[in-house]
Amino acid sequence: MNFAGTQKVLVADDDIVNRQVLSDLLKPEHTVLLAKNGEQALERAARHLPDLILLDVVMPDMDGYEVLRRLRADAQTAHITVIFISGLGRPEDEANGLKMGAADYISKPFNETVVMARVAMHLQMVRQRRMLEHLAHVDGLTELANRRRFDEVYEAEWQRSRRSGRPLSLALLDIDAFKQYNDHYGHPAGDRALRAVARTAASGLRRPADLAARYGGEEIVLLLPDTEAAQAQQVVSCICAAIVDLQIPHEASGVAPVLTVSAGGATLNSAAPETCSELFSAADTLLYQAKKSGRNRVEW
Ligand code: GH3
Ligand code: MG
Ligand code: MG
Ligand code: MG
Repeated sequence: MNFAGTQKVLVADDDIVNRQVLSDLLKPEHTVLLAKNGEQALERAARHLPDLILLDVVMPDMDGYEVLRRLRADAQTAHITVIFISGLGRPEDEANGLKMGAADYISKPFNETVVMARVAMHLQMVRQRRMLEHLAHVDGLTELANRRRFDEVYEAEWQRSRRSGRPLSLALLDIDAFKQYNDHYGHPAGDRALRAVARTAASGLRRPADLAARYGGEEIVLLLPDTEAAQAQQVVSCICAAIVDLQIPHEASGVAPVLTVSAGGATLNSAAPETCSELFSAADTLLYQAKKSGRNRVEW
């Protein structure tokens, strides 16, 4: 994951001179987007997801306060860092802006060096926050979502499925005879095989909302929102077949001459288990069955 790329700054101001001055200041180092009113600011923010917004407060039609309120109300833009930049320079204006959730408040007329320094400082904080989020959510070996991330997403998708009545499918994948693989080929080779399996699982998913996470050791969990059992089973079977197609030799397997996986899956629908741990247990039980009945298979 690269955190060092150019960052995007959206400048929203109804005054063309302000837009021009700020744009000239920021352009050498950042990608600059411009908006001349609140409506445009919201549209560009949603479309480009900038790292930072320099937001004028006094604008006709929709003021900066309203823009900030609407940014926060939309999950996609809720966490974008906003700096107010305003001609309203009284202490209570500044305090009010910060209370509303702006990260900073710059009064006009602004000093160019100070604007640059504050923007640089906030962009650095955005970068650090992204790195922390990555560390908190991504498994270092496989680059899949980690268990913590899975738990968060699973809980949210579970609630959503219960509310909407839409199905939610979940599958557990476990590498067959992986202990023997490590014993035979060594732990570093085991790590490489695990990474290849993880990549194959992730690239076998078909929708943006689908999630592959490393649940533990050599166990991967797949979460398929809005997916009926038959369709989910097909996706998981394709992933398992693609893992066999990697043709990773496994002489010590006892199942096949190449690395294989077993999977158990379950689907939540109106008549299905009551809690998210019951759905998970159902998948786990079916994984156990797949193992017991010979491995290299999917049970649903
Ligand atoms: P089964 O077919 O029943 O799943 O047999 P198994 O040998 O895969 O199952 P078991 O749970 O007994 O062993 C899992 C092995 O996976 C043991 C452990 O050393 C290995 N493993 C877990 N995490 C990692 C890892 O990050 N890297 C490597 N190389 N091996 C791992
Ligand atoms: Mg203005
Ligand atoms: Mg296991
Ligand atoms: Mg295993």
